[in-house]
Amino acid sequence: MSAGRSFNFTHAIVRIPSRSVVKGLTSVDKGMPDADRLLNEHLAYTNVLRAIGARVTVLPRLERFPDSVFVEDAALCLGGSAIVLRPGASSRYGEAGMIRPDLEKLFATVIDLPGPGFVDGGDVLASDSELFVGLSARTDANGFEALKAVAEPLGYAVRPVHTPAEILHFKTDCGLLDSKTIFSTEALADTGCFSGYRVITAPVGEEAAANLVRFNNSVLVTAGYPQTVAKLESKGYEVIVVASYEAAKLDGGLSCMSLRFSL
Ligand code: CIR
Repeated sequence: MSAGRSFNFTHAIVRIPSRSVVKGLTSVDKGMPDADRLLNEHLAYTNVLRAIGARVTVLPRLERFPDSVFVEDAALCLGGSAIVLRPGASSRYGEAGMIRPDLEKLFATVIDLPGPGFVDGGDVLASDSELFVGLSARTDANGFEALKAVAEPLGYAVRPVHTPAEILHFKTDCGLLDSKTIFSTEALADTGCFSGYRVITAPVGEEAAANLVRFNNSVLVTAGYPQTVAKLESKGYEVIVVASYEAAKLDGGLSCMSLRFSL
């Protein structure tokens, strides 16, 4: 187990949002996203990743898959291995097969998650040593068992955790800050799921900032959450604020829009 492997990365994969993104899945009506604005926000997000050291592979838009910009849900990248997942929403299942050839170009090892279960990448939080896998409406017990069987040989313990019913994915409410520290909503942290880790909680009223991204020395935080920025900076983290208003209308956070890994 190498210290920092959960946030020291060399590469990222993003996918250009389709025009059909306006038909993406939503749990709550937050208004229809504007496809042009989403594209611009996505471009800015991609440029931030480049600026902090990522070699970014930009995949083409997939009109058949409205949610395909949320590339994190289709695969899990752990060091030199990529796991092709089985997204749990029927309209998204085919995204996994679409990304497989792109993963093959980059990774020495590409593993297909065995069926019959389902796992969305948004339900998987990786620390250096462990995967937290949130059981949710998208990730089921069979998917958990399959992921455990695949990830343990790669050197990860695999911990089942509960995704609160009111959120889409486990990582909707949390993100990794460093090898031993997790940023989380109070509600999720209160479940005790992060035992053994230090937890910094999102300020009350700024729960939507919980889905942050640590990439090398930077922590990407969604725009609009000033108390979160102040709290993280006061603890020594280098924060970069990234606008993601349109993706948020589709329940998408910052982590959903990239796969991050080291080769
Ligand atoms: C969905 O419901 O699948 C998309 N509209 C949002 C996916 C967000 N992905 C993520 O949190 N990893």
